[in-house]
Amino acid sequence: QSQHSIIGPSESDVTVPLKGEYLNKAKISEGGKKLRKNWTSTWVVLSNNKLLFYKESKQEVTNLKPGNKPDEVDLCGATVEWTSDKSSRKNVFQIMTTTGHEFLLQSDNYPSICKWHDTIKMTADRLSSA
Ligand code: I3P
Repeated sequence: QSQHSIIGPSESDVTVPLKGEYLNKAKISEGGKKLRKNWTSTWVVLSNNKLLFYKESKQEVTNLKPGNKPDEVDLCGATVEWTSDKSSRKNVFQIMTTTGHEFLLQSDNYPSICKWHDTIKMTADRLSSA
């Protein structure tokens, strides 16, 4: 299986970060407190142990500048699950962190959102069992 298969990564690909892509994101809880849902398009990058949310793709290359930091999500202990009851949109999955942050990620492109779901879930599982 190729490393960049859109079907889903194999075990050996687990530490390969996913390159940036625009996904729709809604943060629905922070520190266990429910937030008003607000979908925004975000440039999402998966590193070895974190999910990074940039406002725009060009921010990824200029992120050494102070004040240009992405939002970071520590995936250790996080749960990653498809959900059909937290949104009327299709292709939505949820990430819940140990600190009580909840996000929804969505894309109309099903193969693409599957790739993100599978790789983020494997990364969270790998970090949690380490
Ligand atoms: C929300 C907005 C969201 C919708 C959400 C609404 O209204 O329409 O797009 O989520 O549904 O409450 P508002 O803009 O007035 O805050 P989805 O698109 O994910 O369905 P929800 O309350 O059922 O989460």
